[in-house]
Amino acid sequence: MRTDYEHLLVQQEDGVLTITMNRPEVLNAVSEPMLDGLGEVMEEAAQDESVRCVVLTGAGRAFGSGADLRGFAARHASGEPLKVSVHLQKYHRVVRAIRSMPKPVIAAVRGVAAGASCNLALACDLRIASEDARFIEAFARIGLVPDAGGGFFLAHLVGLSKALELSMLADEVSGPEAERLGLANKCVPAAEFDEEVRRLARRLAQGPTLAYGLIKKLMHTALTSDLETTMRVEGELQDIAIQSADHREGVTAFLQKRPAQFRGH
Ligand code: LHQ
Repeated sequence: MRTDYEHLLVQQEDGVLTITMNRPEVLNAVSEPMLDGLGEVMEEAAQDESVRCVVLTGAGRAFGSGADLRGFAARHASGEPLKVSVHLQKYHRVVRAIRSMPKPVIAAVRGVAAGASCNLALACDLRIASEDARFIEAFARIGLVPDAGGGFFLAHLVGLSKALELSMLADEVSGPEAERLGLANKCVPAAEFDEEVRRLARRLAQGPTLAYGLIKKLMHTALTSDLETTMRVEGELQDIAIQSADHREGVTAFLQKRPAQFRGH
């Protein structure tokens, strides 16, 4: 794995790849190198069998503050016609890589997660929030619509009514409220945050990785398909899972009354 990225820290330990957005002086506002790096490292992590769980987090007191706004005023002042959809493809590359990653991706959200950073967290499979977390769909505050896949994730995670409220009012959602809404899987006291993230990531990294990847496929299929399609895909995925060494190990361990030792394939 390449680890020398600008504006990203990348560390691997015990099958867990931790990607830290690293511009703490601007609350990890997304820069071009950060975005390109995220796309590349997520795609590499997908291919690397030694990586069995990915954690996305931010350095310092925040997860991330969204797109770096400092260049925006200059761009408006230049009078050039603005078209951002091409640039958004870089966010979409990251979102696709997270969603198609055949292993679990956790967002570890401490402090603020605003705008596109918030939506990158929503693209992950699981979210652990610190009690001091602040999720903000900040876009409407600056007259924009949620991007980086946020419309899709919000509507699915919290339902249409709440998704519209969070997007239109752009108010902060605290860690405990995020857990209550289903925006975060779990909210933990700030003092326990690092340990909780480590514990969950290790647990997932020791799990049946191949099955986790198939579970992602199944759930993503279910979100956008009908029951018949989902059941057909379920059969195809179970045909793969049942041939895995981890399935054999799980059954053997059950019958021998011992914990399973999954190898991820
Ligand atoms: C920042 C930022 C920031 C630069 C804090 N940029 N410096 C849109 C269009 C086009 C293409 C792609 O994608 C997008 C997607 C988007 O993400 S649009 C949404 C962009 N983000 C925002 O609108 C959020 C802007 N930031 C804020 O509202 C606040 O900073 C939040 C609520 C995040 C945090 O508030 P505080 O905890 O009070 O911190 P702060 O405001 O004092 O920020 C600390 C520093 O970070 C400060 O710098 P300074 O030099 O004064 O200490 C901020 O200027 C800087 N910073 N966000 N996005």
